[in-house]
Amino acid sequence: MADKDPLHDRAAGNGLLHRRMLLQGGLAGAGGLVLQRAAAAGRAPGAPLSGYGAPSRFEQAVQRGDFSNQPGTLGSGASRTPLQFLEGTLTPSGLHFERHHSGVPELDPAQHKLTLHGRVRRNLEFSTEDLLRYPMVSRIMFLECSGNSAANLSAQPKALDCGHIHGLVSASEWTGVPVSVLLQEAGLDPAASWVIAEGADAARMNRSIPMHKMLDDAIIALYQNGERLRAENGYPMRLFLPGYEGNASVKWLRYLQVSTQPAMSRQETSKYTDLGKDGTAEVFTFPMQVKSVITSPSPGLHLRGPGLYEISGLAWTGNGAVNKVEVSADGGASWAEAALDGVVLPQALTRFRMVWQWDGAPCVLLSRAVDSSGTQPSREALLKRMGQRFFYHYNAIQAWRVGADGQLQNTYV
Ligand SMILES: Nc1nc2c(c(=O)[nH]1)N[C@H]1C(S)=C(S)[C@@H](COP(=O)(O)O)O[C@H]1N2
Ligand SMILES: [Mo]
Repeated sequence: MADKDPLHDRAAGNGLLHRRMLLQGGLAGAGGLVLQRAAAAGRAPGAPLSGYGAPSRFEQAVQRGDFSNQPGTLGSGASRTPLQFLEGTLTPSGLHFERHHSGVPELDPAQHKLTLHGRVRRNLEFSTEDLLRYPMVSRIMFLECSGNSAANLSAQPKALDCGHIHGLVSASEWTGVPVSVLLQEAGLDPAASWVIAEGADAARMNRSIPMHKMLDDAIIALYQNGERLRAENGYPMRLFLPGYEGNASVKWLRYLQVSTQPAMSRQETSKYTDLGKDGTAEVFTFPMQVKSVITSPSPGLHLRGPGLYEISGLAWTGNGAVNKVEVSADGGASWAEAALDGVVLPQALTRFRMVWQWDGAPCVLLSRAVDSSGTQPSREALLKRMGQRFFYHYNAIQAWRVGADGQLQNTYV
């Protein structure tokens, strides 16, 4: 039947299709999917009620991956969100990526204090309870470590899955007190231009934040996805800087020092700077740049034979909202615009979707996002601009090679 031929709804080369055909007929209607009858549920009484829920025992494979602890420094390192096992745009709190420089401190909220001092009319001290009484704001926002995706700097593509390459990004609904409210209460010296934030972890990690960011949209986050912060993510309070590199969002926040200059601390001089081709390093490169990645299909989630598939992935930018995402199924020879789910929020993750008729032949899948600064660069273009010595802020297009056996692999194009 000619009118049911999915290829009549072609959007770009190698089987990318317009989404309307999927929404009208569904996968089964298009003959792409074999439905299986669900097993009948048991009739015996089920498990009892519980005080705090946990994922189904059948989902235990869904874990944060790659605890890159450095030898002798247990607790410092990173764990990554398994992006390929998740859908939608919010990261369950227990799967939010972690990056600790000296492990997770155990802070008693009844003892912990935040001090605000320096170039202010009066120094202030806030207990956790004090802060909980302030007016709050809630926003869904991503957090991304600027070291995310750096695995793809290696000369040869590493055989890693999506979470292991790109899982240093997560998104939550963060709720907290605007920093501007606290700064106004303390009374700013007109000469003040930076705020130095320090954590109460053993690393005493500190970063200098430009005053305009602190007055614009910075918050002291107290809640994550509706509940108080997880210990790993900064309990009982953290700085949260929308769209900025994760490192600047100081966890376990213990002081804010208002200053006329940055601290030039270890994290902003020897680390978290961008070494360019000419040997000079850029400092304070805060906003995360436009990026996208196909999460499904991706390595580990293989295709079961030719047929219809939904390509689904995430796009984000620290520069505001994602304008557009395009997908290619022919290694970049042609592109089609993907559908974006729901309301596209600034500094949050956006889910994109594309319908694909796979003919069973080997090919390369790509996605590229566009924001107000332009289009996500190819790997080649990024390396040409930045050279080989940079490490942070890698945001090039991710390519997945699809084999005739339906297996996917990290590849460079
Ligand atoms: N006090 C403190 N704050 C910190 C860190 C830290 O080690 N100590 N790690 C930073 C880094 S490098 C990142 S990417 C984010 C990670 O936040 P998360 O662990 O909640 O994902 O926290 C930042 N804030
Ligand atoms: Mo980071």
